[in-house]
Amino acid sequence: SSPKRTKLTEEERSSTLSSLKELGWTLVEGRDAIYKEFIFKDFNQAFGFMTRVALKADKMDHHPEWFNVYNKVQITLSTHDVGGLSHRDVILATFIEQAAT
Ligand code: HBI
Repeated sequence: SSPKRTKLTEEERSSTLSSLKELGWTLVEGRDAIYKEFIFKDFNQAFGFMTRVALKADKMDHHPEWFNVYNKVQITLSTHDVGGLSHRDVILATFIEQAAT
């Protein structure tokens, strides 16, 4: 269960996105989405991270767009149903940060 899919308001964006930017997330050119690349010790660590995120994503019914090669995981978050960033993206990004430690 997660909040309804509604786009972040301007004030929500400025507050939540600035903290995510401090953590290394960037806005994606040409779409309302956020992106970050994670680098792990090896594939085993990377895939363990992806497993934790995958389970949370499925529980939230909110799924990342991601690419993995060896120890690297590139993640893009956006809410397809609203065509932009919603609270779900902020919630999942926050979980992802914790899962990457
Ligand atoms: N994941 N990122 C993201 N955005 C969505 O809109 C979304 C999703 N996962 C599942 C989902 N929507 C479904 O609930 C809807 O497509 C029905």
